[in-house]
Amino acid sequence: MNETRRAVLDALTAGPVSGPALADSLGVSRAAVWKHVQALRDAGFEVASAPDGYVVESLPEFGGLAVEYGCEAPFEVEYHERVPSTNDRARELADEGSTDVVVLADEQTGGRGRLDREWSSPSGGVWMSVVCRPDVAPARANAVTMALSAAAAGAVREAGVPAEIKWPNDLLVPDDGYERGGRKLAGVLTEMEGEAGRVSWVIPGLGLNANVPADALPADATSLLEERGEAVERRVLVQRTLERFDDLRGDSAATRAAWRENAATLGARVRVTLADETLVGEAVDVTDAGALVVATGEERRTVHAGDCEHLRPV
Ligand code: BT5
Repeated sequence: MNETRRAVLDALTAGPVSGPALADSLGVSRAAVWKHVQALRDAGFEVASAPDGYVVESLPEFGGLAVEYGCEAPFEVEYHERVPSTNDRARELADEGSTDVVVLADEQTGGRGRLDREWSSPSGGVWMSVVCRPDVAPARANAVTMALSAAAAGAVREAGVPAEIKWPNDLLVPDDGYERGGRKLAGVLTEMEGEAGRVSWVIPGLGLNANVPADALPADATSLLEERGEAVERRVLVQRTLERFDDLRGDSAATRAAWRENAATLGARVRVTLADETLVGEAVDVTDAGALVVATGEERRTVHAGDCEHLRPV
């Protein structure tokens, strides 16, 4: 958010403050103040014009300015009510040279999962992609994905829902009666581009079923609305996710620790489907690069990509 906009918003939140007084204190014209007030109203902030000046009466539940305001992490947020895929938009921004930009949407019309699977993205979700430029080799880029899933797990738990990470980076809500160990609340799709052994950009894209009714989702999915019985404030959820993500990224030990702390997969009996084989065994560890270590009885295998199911203990 530009500095003047932030200063106007700070003053209006602490308000009431009159337009001329604000213009004077910020050293801008009254017309400029008025334009900022209009822009805030357009973004869903309720700004009352009381006799003693402007005052913000409520913040929007969701949106770009709403997320940036009160977020302790240094991300710019580009918000769309509807977009084909936030990852696609983030790739455009990455190609233009952007960094630390979040593309956020209420609804996606062409949401993608891994391996080009479809990702249902009705209105009410948190569909977001983060353009990052970590100075690492491509083999290390997956730590960014782990950081985002661990961050989202933490923020979701703060919102009162006991989500756990299922390798590689799904969030599940445990459900004993349910075969695969739980219902899917979120997933992460990461895309990257590298040159000469370095990452030029990496984009983890988080799809989190926030205020979405279960009947708008696939049968084995759940949402925060469903689990809590009431809507969550998505603005706050995204802020807490981005702050946790910002703390973790770049620190592979902290990332791995946060991932492990929230992971249901470690210690579980799993079936991992790889491109050309299937492994069954106990998931015993995860590496800094996000690879899963599976003890099959005969050997320990380190697997980098695949689909994982949690099996009932034998
Ligand atoms: C994932 O893929 O879990 C990664 C999903 C990433 C989505 C985000 S949204 C923001 C950004 N922009 C995008 O276009 N994508 C990212 P995967 O592990 O392949 O899981 C896909 C499978 O999950 C599908 O085949 C369905 O079975 C199931 N599924 C689809 N939509 C779902 C939903 N909303 N909630 C839970 N499960 C879903």
